Order: sequence, then C-alpha cells, then structure tokens
Amino acid sequence: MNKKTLILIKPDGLVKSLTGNILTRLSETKLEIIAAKIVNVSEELAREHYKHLQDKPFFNELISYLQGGLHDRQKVMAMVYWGDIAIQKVRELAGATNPEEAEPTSIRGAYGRITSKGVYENVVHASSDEKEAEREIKLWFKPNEIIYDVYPTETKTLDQVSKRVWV
Ligand code: IDP
Ligand code: MG
Repeated sequence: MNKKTLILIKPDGLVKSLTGNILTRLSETKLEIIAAKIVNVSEELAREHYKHLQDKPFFNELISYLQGGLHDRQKVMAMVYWGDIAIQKVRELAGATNPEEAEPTSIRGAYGRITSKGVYENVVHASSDEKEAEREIKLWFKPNEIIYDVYPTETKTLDQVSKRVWV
C-alpha cells in the first residue's frame, strides 16, 4: 500500500531555516504526519540510507552532506507522512533530484543548489517507491516512534540490553 513515506529535511534545509516553510508545503498535501524527530546522523546511518549510491563518485561528499559536514549543522529532521498516494504527492512537492531541473515552485527548485564539489544540495529527501519507503522508515524509526502500526511488529524480550535512561 502506497500510504507512507519518509521525509528528511537535510542539513541545508535546517541551516536555511526552511523547516516551517517545508512543513507548511507538506500540509498542503493533506497527508498526516505520524512520526517526527531530530536526528544526529551517524556515518553508519548515512551510508546505509544512501547505500544504493555507494559506487558514485560523489558518495563520500553525499555522506558528509547528510551528516551535516558541509553546513556545520549535525542534524536532520526525519518524518513519516501517511495518506493516499503519499509517495507521489511528496515526491512531486519535493521536485526533481537535480535542483536546477526541478520545477521552480517545488521545494528543491526553490531552495536547492549544486555545490562547487558537485553535490546536489536539495534540501529534502523523500522516498521514491514503496520498497524504499519501507526500508527507510524501518531504518530511521522504531515501531514505538510512529503513532500507527505501519508495518507488522513483534514483541521480543531481550536480556542484557543496555539502555541510556534519565538519572
Ligand atoms: P532522490 O533524492 O531524488 O531520490 P537519489 O538518486 O536517491 O535522488 O540520490 C540521493 C541524493 O544524492 C540526492 O538527493 C542528491 O542529494 C544526491 N545526488 C544524486 N544524484 C546526484 C548527482 O548526479 N550529482 C550530485 N549529487 C547527486
Ligand atoms: Mg532516492
């Protein structure tokens, strides 16, 4: 079911103070926000997220970009949106991967740029198909962080698990 999609506001979007603007644009889709958090992106998470691009010449730069290395802002806002044809609606709003080819009214067309090193700084990430959405949502969120049961879960009792808790 094409009902859920992962959206990331990448470090350039945060540094340019575009969060409110992007959330407003997303609300125009009438989709429902069902999870959101600010993430300090580890190298492992960035590499896993973009693993389909690992052979590209811009891969290392892309990992640094997602981790905030190009913007001195080590955070990303991760969200899950839910609703009919969520993936296509958000992809259309985001615009084409290359910000210079994106519709000027799309988020990437309006706010993206190409860096001197050739990385497309395109402000947002949006899942491109159902398989990718499932992989990405499960990568970025735990079941309890999403208000709906978007994928099947099971309860496991784990021994010897260390957890950081409030003192
Ligand atoms: P998408 O974000 O539109 O789904 P992908 O092909 O999955 O596009 O690429 C992931 C990200 O890698 C893009 O959003 C962009 O930041 C960067 N990227 C993709 N292709 C290129 C390229 O040809 N040159 C520079 N950066 C690229
Ligand atoms: Mg993609």
